[in-house]
Amino acid sequence: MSETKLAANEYIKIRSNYLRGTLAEELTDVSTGAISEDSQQLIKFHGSYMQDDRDLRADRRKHRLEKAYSFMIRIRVPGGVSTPAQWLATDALCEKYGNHDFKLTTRQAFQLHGVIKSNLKRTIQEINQAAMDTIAACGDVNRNVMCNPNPHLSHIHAAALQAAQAISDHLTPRTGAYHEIWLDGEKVETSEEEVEPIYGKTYLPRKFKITIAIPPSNDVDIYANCLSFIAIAEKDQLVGYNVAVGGGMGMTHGAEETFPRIADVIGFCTPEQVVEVAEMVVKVQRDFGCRTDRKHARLKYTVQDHGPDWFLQKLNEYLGWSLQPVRDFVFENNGDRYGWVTDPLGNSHLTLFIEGGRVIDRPGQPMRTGLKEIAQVHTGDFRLTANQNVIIANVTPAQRPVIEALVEKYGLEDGKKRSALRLNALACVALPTCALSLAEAERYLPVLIDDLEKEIESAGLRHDAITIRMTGCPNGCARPYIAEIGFVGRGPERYNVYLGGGHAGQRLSKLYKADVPQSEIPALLRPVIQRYAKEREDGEKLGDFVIRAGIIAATVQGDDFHKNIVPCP
Ligand code: SRM
Ligand code: SF4
Repeated sequence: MSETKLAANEYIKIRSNYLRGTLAEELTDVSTGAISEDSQQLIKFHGSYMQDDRDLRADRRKHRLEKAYSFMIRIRVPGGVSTPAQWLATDALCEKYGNHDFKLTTRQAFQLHGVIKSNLKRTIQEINQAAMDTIAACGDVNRNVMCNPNPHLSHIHAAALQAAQAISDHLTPRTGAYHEIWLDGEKVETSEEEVEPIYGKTYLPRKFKITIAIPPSNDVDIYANCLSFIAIAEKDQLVGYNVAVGGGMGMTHGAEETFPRIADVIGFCTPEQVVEVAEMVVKVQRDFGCRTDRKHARLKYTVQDHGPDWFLQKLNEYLGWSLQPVRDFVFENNGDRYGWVTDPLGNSHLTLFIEGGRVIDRPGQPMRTGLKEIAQVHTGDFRLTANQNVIIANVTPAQRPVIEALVEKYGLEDGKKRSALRLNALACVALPTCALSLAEAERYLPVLIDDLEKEIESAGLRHDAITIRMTGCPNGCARPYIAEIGFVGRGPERYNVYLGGGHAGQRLSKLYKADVPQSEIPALLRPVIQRYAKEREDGEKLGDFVIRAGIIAATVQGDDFHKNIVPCP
């Protein structure tokens, strides 16, 4: 009987000796700015991707030069909580070794871009010196664990954050490779094989993502994650978490067997059981996830193939006890609340709008410097949100005027001057660093919003929150398929336009029109916006309206995403 052929990455993992491969040797090779293909896969587990500057590709090809290779480094920030010292360290590293800016990602992490190979090791060392790390920020393992970042939600938030950090610690790979390669850790010479107690030698079939949300806010977008915990409070006490599995966004244009999927809420566990549930969900996916086709290897396909009931049964088997029935909860939105808020203890928290999550100094807009100066005086913390923004959190009454003065001096954005459309927008990185992008996103969405604001304002909707998200390709890094308006790159200056996602991220959208030239997007959406302004019911959200008005069909689940498309008028 012939053996089933596994996906190529499975053999890379097997050969790698727990993620070592030949990375250490290749870092010292000065003849190229690149690393080998196997190492490009392995280095992801260490938190980095090899990239090249796509703006420079054609010119370098013309001059027969190697591509302008550099590395993106993703720094894990469990729950999005960073100290001022860590903010300052990230700021200093982007200046010293990177592109002089850094990115707040859609998973509450920091990203540096443009680090050349010869600086990679010292950058990762300095990240670790600042008490942060990059291990498992990428790769076929559990990634940065997200959590609602609002400290004014007090003890429930504190407990949820602790749970996020405990899950993150528990699921961090145990291999000594990270320390050996990046931190000059001692190689332990032993005849016993290293053990990776949760993952095993081949880790997971694919990336794995966990969040914790505190209703009514779904700001971490639980429906787009492999595993989520939804905090349930009774009489202002945290009693436990609903467990949701099987969400995910990525798909490939033209490949109907790939699709975004909304997570299923399958049960409830107590706070004490959270880490064990996370471990067992990971183990079910480790044992039953697809290892032959990486395009079918996410947990969402395991749940779709076998059904949520099977998954629950399997999980209960692994746990040796059963999840309780799901408890009631309601999500109202998945956006951020901007500006200052003061908690019962008198501390204040300021949410600032960071367009595209890019912390950068631009002519006349020294935002990076302003945030750096805040970090130099701030005694609370910085909370990265899953909407690519930052909360200057736990500001004491004495410090508030100091921070307010810096906000004013550097023109930092507390949301007051911006339209609700822009404040609810997300864009992935895309060009020039992302190797997979087919179109612009972070650099283009602000320009498109300038145009859409005209439509929105003429319809009288400036203050209406509408979620709008753009990605440069169908992988879905800004979670576009659960936005009320989604744009997904098809090719240069062309996008698929999706409508009808839930305002709280609870429902998938549908394709409204494919392959739209970017110049035609405002005219395409004008009638939809105008009808919404005139015909909506009290409090009705755009995503709900387009379905009720028959402009788009509602999506049910899984591969239905590609079916029942109502052609747009
Ligand atoms: Fe992502 C791959 C950026 C959140 C789905 N993502 C990539 C890579 C690494 C491209 C690559 O593989 O070469 C991008 C690097 C671009 C760059 O230059 O920095 C990239 N993803 C990002 C970030 C930085 C977008 C952002 O602008 O914030 C986000 C980093 C999150 C983090 O801190 O860990 C980011 N990516 C997401 C999300 C959103 C989420 O997790 O909530 C998704 C959709 C959810 C999901 O996973 O289903 C997402 N990224 C993908 C996929 C599709 C996976 C799939 O199941 O098909 C890829 C491609 C892949 O894995 O093959 C991808
Ligand atoms: Fe790159 Fe596509 Fe992710 Fe955007 S959605 S960052 S283009 S992989």
